[in-house]
Amino acid sequence: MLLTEATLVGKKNFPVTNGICFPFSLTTESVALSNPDTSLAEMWMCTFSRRALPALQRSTSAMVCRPLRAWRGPGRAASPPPSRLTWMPLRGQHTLGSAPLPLARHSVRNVRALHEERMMEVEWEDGGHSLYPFTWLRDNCPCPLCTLDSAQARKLLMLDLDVHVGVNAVEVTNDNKVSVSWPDRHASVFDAEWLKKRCFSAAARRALKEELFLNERYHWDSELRVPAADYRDVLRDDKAALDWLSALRRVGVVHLKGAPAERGAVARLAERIGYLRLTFYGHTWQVQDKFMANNVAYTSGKLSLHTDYPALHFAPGVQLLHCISDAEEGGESEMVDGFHAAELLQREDPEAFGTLTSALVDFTDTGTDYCDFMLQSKKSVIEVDADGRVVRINFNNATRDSVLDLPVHQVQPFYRALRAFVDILSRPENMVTYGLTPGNMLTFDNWRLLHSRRSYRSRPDRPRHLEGAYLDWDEVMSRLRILRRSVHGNV
Ligand code: OGA
Ligand code: NM2
Ligand code: ZN
Ligand code: ZN
Repeated sequence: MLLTEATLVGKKNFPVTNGICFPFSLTTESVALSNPDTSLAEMWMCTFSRRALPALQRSTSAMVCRPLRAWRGPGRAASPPPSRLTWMPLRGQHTLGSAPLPLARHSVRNVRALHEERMMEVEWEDGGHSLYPFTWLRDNCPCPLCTLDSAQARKLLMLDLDVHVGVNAVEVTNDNKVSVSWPDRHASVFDAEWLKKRCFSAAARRALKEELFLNERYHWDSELRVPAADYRDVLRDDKAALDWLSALRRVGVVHLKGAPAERGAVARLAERIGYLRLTFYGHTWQVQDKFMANNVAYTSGKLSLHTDYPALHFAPGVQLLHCISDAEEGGESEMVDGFHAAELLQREDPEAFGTLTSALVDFTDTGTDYCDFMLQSKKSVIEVDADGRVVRINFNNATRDSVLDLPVHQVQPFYRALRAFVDILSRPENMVTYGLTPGNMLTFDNWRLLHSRRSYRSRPDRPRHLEGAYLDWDEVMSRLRILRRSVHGNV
């Protein structure tokens, strides 16, 4: 039986309707088994920067080695359990635009210096052309004078770069590299694949950006079947870990089952990635009904849909919530794809969307835990990037400050807009309901998902207890890239 189905409260098994299907690694007990050779990760498998990788391979720093050791146990020599794949149906919105990147090697047919334009033109074997400005080529010379090989970092100083540099000659070498001779007799030799990847065309830049950051997301609603994986598989098997993190990025939530129902499981998982994010609530934190609770989460009361910690300007990107002991009654949760809800708001109520993307809301958190704290932040509830794309949701009604830094006539429109957003978030068709049982862990994108909790009553002998921890997306994406390389190789 699928964990996802077992833990969904009040939901049926969703059929594959007109929804898109995509694979990820699931529990080893998953049902529909198909396409065992394809994985979500493979779909986006692509080459890596030749610059960054050798340094990572060589690195012996504690930061890199500690998490590596975490899954190099005795079991590592034996072949890891094959991670089974199931096609997951996802209905509703999806924004996935990326196709698998071609893995073909690229050969250079010809190179020319366009002196007027101060660019080098490469003609590829497949007939395509790419342009590279002279200045950029000089700036990125890979020779040992210009690059510190052991760090794969630039040694060349900006002050030593002639930003109007010309070239003497360009040519294709016998081993299919591109050589550039500069007027000061310096020479640079560029790898064809390295150049191809860095082509300045809009399509190539889009593809490389997606490869590096995986910003395309599947938007979902209540029809989502939460991707699930086995906690132990993720700890010991690179493929399972890669599938976990890929789904965490794309979908925003992955259920891990089979963790020991005791403290420490979230810290072990964080070590698999790198290190966890320390906050004023500690390295990890215990969600329990506490006397004189310093946070509404530490009561047995209902928590409305929220993202964690908007009182921090840099809110934690990823959250791990592990159930050690469940409630006798209540305590179930809902979650909503905030990006999907924001998209609906933009379509249905553009004025409210405009208000929530522009008005800065004050959040506050004062108390003592890891140490004493007195936080203040100002964030828009819906954060958009320079292109207007939603990149983060910041909302916890419990820590939203009474300080509201708006002209008085904007106060009422602000409340109206916030209520319109919360109404969309709260529509049953947008929410997935789940119940955590001991040993199960929810891993989710805290910049994207909102989650809630019903009020609960603990068992008389064993209070409800969740252990949580935060990670940041930089560290998670770093591990994802390394796993992608180790699973798929540096093509
Ligand atoms: C929290 C939280 C969920 C739960 O602690 O921030 O959302 O089920 N907890 O207790
Ligand atoms: N806890 C669970 O924004 C918040 O205060 C979320 C954080 C206490 C670490 C709760
Ligand atoms: Zn050089
Ligand atoms: Zn929370």
